Amino acid sequence: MSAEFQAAMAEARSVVANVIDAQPAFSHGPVDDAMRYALEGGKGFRAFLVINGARLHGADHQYAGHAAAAIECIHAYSLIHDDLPCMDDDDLRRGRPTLHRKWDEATAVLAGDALQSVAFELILSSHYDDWAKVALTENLAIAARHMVHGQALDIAAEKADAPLTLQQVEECQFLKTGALIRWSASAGALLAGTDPLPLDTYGLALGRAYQIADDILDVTGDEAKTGKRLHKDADAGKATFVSLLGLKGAQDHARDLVAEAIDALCTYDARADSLRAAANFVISREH
Ligand code: GRG
Repeated sequence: MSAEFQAAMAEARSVVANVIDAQPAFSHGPVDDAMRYALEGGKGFRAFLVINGARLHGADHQYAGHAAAAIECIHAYSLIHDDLPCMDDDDLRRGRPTLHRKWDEATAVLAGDALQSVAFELILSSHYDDWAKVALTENLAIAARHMVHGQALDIAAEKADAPLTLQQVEECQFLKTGALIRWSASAGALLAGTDPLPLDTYGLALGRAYQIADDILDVTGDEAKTGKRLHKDADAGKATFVSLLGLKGAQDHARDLVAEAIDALCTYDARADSLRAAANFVISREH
């Protein structure tokens, strides 16, 4: 990861932290500490996409802050709920105890629910134009619903008699992981009131690559670096890109998708280099 890309990711995390610190929703309630805990320790990749997509269209990082914080809230909610005993039953997330281990299950459910509400509050209470608020809100509601559908398909697959086909894995994983990444990539164009198609195409391919990279990391990763339990897919006998295409096949497929994502940026000049670097990061990341 280049120093420049690392700095851009750190900037995204800092923008989100500042928005959250200034947000009244995090200073009045009994699950505030749990919500803040869930927002800490991630890479901030989705916020990075929002901020750099916005920057490409002339909006600065402060302007994009509310949308960047909103997507990190939805992402954090999904991780809290995914770790619960009724789902993946995990003890470790981002190298720390999962939220229900640190607090309890009720707090984890409620903190996730509240983070989802805060995401929409952040967009609707922002300084964005009304039409941008509507587009961002509607698209985020759809993306969050798609994520839930993907999670439901994933859980159903574990109980099914036959493993999923490649096409079913693609659909499930695109919904579970890709939908939020797609929203993040196109949000900057919506904020700026420009055509979101190139960034949407970029986000679509990037979201697919991100989940394949996650499947690969589950097999080849190091728990000390990922900060979460690995080899879960194989232990659960789950069909993934790796189980269906083999490790090399999955790596090649992810690389093709990253090339597709970068191609979608061809109408942009060097100002899109941070997004090109993000695409390469997706397949080289170790956590
Ligand atoms: C429970 C509603 C609900 C949804 C769960 C997101 C999700 C759906 C499940 C989490 C498990 C998983 C493998 C999701 C794939 C998405 C993914 C790669 C999450 C991790 O995202 P990163 O790498 O994590 O951006 P950090 O910690 O950096 O934020």
